[in-house]
Amino acid sequence: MTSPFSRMGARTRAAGLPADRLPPGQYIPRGWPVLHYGRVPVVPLEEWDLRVFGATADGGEQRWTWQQAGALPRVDVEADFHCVTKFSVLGNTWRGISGDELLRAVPPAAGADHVMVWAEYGYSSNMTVADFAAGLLATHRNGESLTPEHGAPLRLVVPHLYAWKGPKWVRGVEYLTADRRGFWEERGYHNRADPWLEQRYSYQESPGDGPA
Ligand SMILES: Nc1nc2c(c(=O)[nH]1)N[C@H]1C(S)=C(S)[C@@H](COP(=O)(O)O)O[C@H]1N2
Ligand SMILES: [Mo]
Repeated sequence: MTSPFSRMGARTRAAGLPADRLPPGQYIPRGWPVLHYGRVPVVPLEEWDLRVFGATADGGEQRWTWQQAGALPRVDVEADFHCVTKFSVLGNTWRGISGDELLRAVPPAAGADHVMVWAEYGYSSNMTVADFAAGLLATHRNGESLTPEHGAPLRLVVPHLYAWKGPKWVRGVEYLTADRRGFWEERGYHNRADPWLEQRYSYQESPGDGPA
C-alpha cells in the first residue's frame, strides 16, 4: 500500500534529504516550474523604477531607477521555495537586496506594521513588516540572473512563506498602518501563508490572522 506519506518519504530519501525538509503535503518537482497569473511583462530597464511609498517615517516617497537600485547592498540567502500548489524547490541560493536593507534605506512610520508588495499588472501580496524584513528582492538564483518568466529584473522571495507571497516583477513596496489583502489573499488564499502550518486557504484563518 502506498500512502502519500510513504511516497513523500521516498522522494526525500531518494534526494538524500532529511524527511523533515519538506513542509506537509509538498513534493519535489523536476526543475523549477514557472507559475503565475497573466503574461510575462516586458519593461525596458531605462523605464523601470522601484517605489517605496505609503506610511514612511518622513511621509515621503522613495524612487530608485534600476541603476540606483544597483547601488544597494546585496546579500546571498540559501533557502527552499514552497508553492501552495505543492511543489517545493529546495536549496536555492538567492542573491538580492534584503527586505531588512530596504527598510533601513526607507524607514517606515512607527505605526506601519504591514507591507503590500506591488508588481507589474497590479499583482500584489501583503505581509507583516517582519516577514518582509526576512525576505529579499532577488536578482539572481544559483549565480544566474533571473529569467523574465521567473520575475526579472526583481522578484521578492520570502522563504518561510508560500511562494505567492513573493511577487515576480516587483515595482513597489507600500507601507501599511493596517493590514490589507493582496491579490491571492483576496481570492481565497491564507493571509499568513506559513507552509509548515499548511496555511493554504483563507477558510483556515483564525481570528487575528488577517483583516476581515
Ligand atoms: N507578479 C506575480 N508574481 C507571482 C505570481 C503571479 O501570478 N504574479 N505567482 C506567485 C506564485 S503562486 C508562485 S508559486 C511563484 C512562482 O514563481 P516561479 O514561476 O519563479 O516558480 O510566483 C509568485 N509570484
Ligand atoms: Mo504558488
